[in-house]
Amino acid sequence: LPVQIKCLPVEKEQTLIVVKPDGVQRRLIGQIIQRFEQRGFKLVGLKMLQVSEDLLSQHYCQLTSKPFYPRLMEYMTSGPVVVMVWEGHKVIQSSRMMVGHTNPAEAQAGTVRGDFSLHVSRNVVHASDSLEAALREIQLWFPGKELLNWDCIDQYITCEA
Ligand code: IDP
Repeated sequence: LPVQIKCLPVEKEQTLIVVKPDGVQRRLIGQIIQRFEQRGFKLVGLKMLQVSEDLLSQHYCQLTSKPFYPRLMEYMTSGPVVVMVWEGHKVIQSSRMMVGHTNPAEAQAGTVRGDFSLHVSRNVVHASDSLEAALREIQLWFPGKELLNWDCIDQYITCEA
């Protein structure tokens, strides 16, 4: 395709994806990244870290009253996580579909949770669930100027941007 033929309109968005401690322990980082790359999304931030309770309590501030909250904190701080920002056309909605239902028992085969997990308390991955959440979570996990603004050479073919 000639590069001057752009696919428009493109709704460029960014979303936060976290490979949770069970995903890291089970060596699923590569397979999860592969799914986002092959879909055509662009990676603009990536790091591995041991998450602090402080950051996590801000990330899950809407869940503090839930009965599973203490166990969720324990689970998410039990080992390193890999956190990423992916960019592209409608990436928030698409990544929620790719990740699948919160409860793996209800997640479709073909989704990350549907393919790699069994139980809601060990569901391998996080994906922002709305534009507001994505903006808030990206700011929280990647403060300052940590994200990269770069051009992917196939962007007009994949309609990534
Ligand atoms: P989401 O991760 O699909 O956006 P949320 O409702 O925001 O789902 O829940 C955040 C995380 O809390 C889930 O991914 C899961 O790890 C955990 N969680 C949610 N519901 C339960 C539950 O009923 N038992 C245990 N853990 C849960």
